[in-house]
Amino acid sequence: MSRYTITSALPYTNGPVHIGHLAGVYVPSDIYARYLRMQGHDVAFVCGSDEHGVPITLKAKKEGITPQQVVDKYHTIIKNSFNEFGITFDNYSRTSAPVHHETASEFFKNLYENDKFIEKVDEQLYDEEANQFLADRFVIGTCPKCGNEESYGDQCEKCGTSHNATDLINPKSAITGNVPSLKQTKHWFLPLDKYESWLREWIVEGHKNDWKSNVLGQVKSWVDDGLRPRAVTRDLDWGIPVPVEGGEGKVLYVWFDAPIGYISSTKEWAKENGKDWEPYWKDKDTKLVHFIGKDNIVFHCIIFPAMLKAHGDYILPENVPANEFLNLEGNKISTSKNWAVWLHEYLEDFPGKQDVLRYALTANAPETKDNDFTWKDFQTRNNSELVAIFGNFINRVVVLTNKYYDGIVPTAGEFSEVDEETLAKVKEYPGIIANSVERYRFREAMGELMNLARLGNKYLADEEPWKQVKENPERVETIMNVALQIATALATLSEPFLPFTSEKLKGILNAGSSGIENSWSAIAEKEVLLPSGHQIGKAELLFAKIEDKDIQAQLDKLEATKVANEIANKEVEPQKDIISFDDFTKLDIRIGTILEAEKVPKTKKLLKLKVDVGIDTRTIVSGIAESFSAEDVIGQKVSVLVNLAPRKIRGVESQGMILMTDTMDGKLAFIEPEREVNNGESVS
Ligand code: B3M
Ligand code: ZN
Repeated sequence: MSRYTITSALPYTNGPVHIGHLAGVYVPSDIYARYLRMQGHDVAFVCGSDEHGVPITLKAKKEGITPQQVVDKYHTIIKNSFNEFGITFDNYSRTSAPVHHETASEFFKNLYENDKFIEKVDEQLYDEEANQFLADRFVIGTCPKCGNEESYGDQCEKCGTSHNATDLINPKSAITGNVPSLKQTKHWFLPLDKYESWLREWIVEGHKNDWKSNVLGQVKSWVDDGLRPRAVTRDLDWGIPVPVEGGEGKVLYVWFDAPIGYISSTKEWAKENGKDWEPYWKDKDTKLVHFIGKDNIVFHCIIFPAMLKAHGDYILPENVPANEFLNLEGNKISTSKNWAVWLHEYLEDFPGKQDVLRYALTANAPETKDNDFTWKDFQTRNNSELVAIFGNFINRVVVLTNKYYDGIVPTAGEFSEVDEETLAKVKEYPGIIANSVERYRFREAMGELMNLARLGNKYLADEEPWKQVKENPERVETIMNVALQIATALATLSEPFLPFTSEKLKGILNAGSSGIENSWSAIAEKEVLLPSGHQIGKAELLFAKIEDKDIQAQLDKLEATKVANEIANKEVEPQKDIISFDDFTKLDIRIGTILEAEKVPKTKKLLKLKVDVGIDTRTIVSGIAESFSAEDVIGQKVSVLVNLAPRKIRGVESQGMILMTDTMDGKLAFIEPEREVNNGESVS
């Protein structure tokens, strides 16, 4: 048995968690932790909310509340989402917790007292109007490495590199938009340059065969570019106060304190469970694995290891299997643009379907390159794989066992060659899946799990017990016994990937009772997993088909988001050329009422209206059919340009124009008086 400390990136509490977070970090780390626990290893799986940093302050400013209120709101939402999706952290803490303030402060003081920092007064970006220094996301500029014009002061999300704010080209304040000035201030720097050769030897050379190439590539490029001292304190008021002389008004840089949050979370967990936390972070035999997204590689492979090395008491990560990004329907997931599938909203629309999302996200996991989540693929994964293969196999096995034997596992007779081959293959799956999981290839591992379900499905389809049950009942007893062994293996091996399904299937098979072999190793070693004579339960569907209408509803939701973003970002049209008062007096605009309305045949946008404009009742063709149905507009008060020359539109003569405007959600709105006005009254 080994000891593992598994960490998942601490989500910023400036918004809820979405499918990109699950796919990139939290499902893979949960699969890994669950798998290791099933092997009998000693696992500390820790995480928590990342509650400091400029993202929180910016959100607080935007919502007009305090940073503490922001973190309290989203910490709860995020923690609940992880619970709902069966992410089995041993502890989910938060960096505003006292244990973390203590741990991070102690860590900083240790490095300070051992002269590991460079204390330096230098010029930092300053916003005169906002009267504050500009660091991290308080400043936007061009990345000196890749030219991305939306780079933050501490990191460029496009190329992942991390830099000092003063390295930005054309920096602009994210608060006022002003060009920052420079102002003297003291900070403490971690001299990363001193760890350059060590990092090259430890990672680029030492882990070139076992770390993922996307991680090695990023680390190598930074080390090759040359590392420079990085400020680990900030002139901010939200964060952990700098605990040394001269630190008044300054806080620890969020990326200095956040990774220490893994240690704090472990300490908190150990204390609550009567354990000693130190072996999980200081014992050389402990395997430390960080699960993150690619934008966090620099912090987990360069800065945090340098901090741990500088401190000297801690172990270093065994691996950092960073994933790439997941996109949504072809576009980058974006919290600020609300272009995301939020976990709490997913569960409102698809209650009880956590495993369907875990499955679809793992099957599409961005393990080696960015990947795309589409609702169509989500539906196909559910209907064609989970329902049609896994669910169909289990349903057949349970229904037939109940039908033929009242749910009692029949005794197997002489195994045929196919039986022997099938059972031998089942025994291989624990090793096959383990091999993929241990190399952090969770997509591949889950694909193998689905192959086991395919094996069962094919075995039953080929053996057709329902056709033999009359003439050859002994043979059918053997077939059903074999099929029940496969079902039991699925119940066990699916647990890391589809925990809710595994639980439900174990319930159906009564596999939790004594005498049932439901450990990972048993499947490879034991001849019998589910003994004859064992009573299983009644059939219940593991998965249900997802209908087109439910997928369309999600696509409509995203379309509405897209339109809302277009509207929100729409430039206000520049004013038209100046006209004379005489020009204006030529326009004759009256108040009218729509009396009748009908769609213009073979058009999407046009309604043919009968409008009482006071002067007369006339026909007007209006392009409002995508915003209003014909019955919606009967009786609607409208503003009408009545002296517009009549013109034929799709064969209908239109005598005037209804004045409209665009709404915030991309629809159209009438211009109507807010008080009672007679038809025919002029608008002037
Ligand atoms: N809060 C996640 C992010 O960059 C960041 C991770 C911290 S892990 C110590 O979105
Ligand atoms: Zn860049």
